[in-house]
Amino acid sequence: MTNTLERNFTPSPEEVAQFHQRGYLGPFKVYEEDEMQRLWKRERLRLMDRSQAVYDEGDAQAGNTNIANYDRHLDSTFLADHICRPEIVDRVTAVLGPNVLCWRSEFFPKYPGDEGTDWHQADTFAFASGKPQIVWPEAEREYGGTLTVWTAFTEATEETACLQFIPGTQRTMYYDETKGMHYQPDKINAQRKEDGVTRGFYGYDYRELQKDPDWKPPVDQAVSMIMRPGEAVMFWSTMMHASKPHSAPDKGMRLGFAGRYVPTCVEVYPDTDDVDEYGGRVSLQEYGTVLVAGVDTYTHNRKVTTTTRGHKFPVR
Ligand SMILES: O=C(O)CCC(=O)C(=O)O
Repeated sequence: MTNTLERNFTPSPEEVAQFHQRGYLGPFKVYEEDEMQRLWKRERLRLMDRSQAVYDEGDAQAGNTNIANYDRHLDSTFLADHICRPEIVDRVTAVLGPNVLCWRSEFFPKYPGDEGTDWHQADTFAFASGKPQIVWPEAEREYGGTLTVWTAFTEATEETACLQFIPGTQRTMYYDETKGMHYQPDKINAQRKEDGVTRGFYGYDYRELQKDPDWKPPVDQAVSMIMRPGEAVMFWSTMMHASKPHSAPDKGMRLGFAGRYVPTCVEVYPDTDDVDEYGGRVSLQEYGTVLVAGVDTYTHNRKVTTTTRGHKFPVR
C-alpha cells in the first residue's frame, strides 16, 4: 500500500471556497486504480465473514436489508484504515475543523438493471426511522447534515450508476425528514420512472418527504460524477444528490463506499438504542463513533478506538 502517512492533502483556500459554493469537492484520488482493484478483490471475500460485524445478521433480518451495508469499518481492518486515510481526513478537517468523528459508513451497490437513487437531501438522517441520527448544537450549526466521502471501489460512469449532484443546493432543504417514508420494496421495485429515468431509494420513495409535493428537482442543473476505481468525492449530505440507473448489462456491479463525518460537538444517535430502517432493526449495543482527527472532549457519544477485531483506528 502507498505510504501516504507523512503527506498532507489539505485543500487550498480556493478549493475550500469552491467547496462552500458548490457543496462538493473532487473527484480526487485515494488509491491508484490497480491498487483499488487488487484491494477490493481481496476485501470483498473477507467482508463476507460477518462474525465480528456490529450488527447481527439474524437481528431483524439485517442481512437482507440495507442496514447490513452499514458500519463495516467497525470490524474490517481495511475499511477502518480507509475511513482514516489522510487523503480523506485532511479534506474533511479543512471544512469541519480539527476534531472529527466518522459516525457511519455505508456500501452502495448497484447491479446491472438497478434503478438510480432518488434525488434527496439528508440533514438529521431521521428520514426512515423518524428519529434524528445526528444533531448539531444550535450555536455551531451552519448547515447541519454530514460530510460524506464517497469512494468508487469500482468504476462509476453514466451507464454504471455514477452519482449526480445539483451544485449549490446545500443551504435550502426541499424535504422534511420528519414526515416519515413508507418502506415498500415490492411496490417501489416495480420500477418507478421519473423524467424517463428509473429511480427509487432502496425500498422507499424519497418524494414522500417533499415539503411541496408538486416541486421538481432542477435536474437541468445536474452534474455527473464520473469516477475511476480508487477516486473519491466529498459532499454535504444536504446538497441534492442522486445516482443514475445501472444500464450496462455487460458491466459488473458498481460499488460506492460512503464514510460520513461530523465534528465531535455533534450528537450521534441521541437517546437511541437501535436503528429501525429498511424493514429491519439493529441494536447499537456494539456501535461507537470513531475519532479520525484531533481529540473528542465531549461525553455525549458512544465511542470506540479499535475495531471488533482489535485493530486501532489511526487517528490523524
Ligand atoms: O450511491 C448512491 O447511489 C447514493 C449515495 C448516497 O446517497 C450517499 O452517499 O449519501
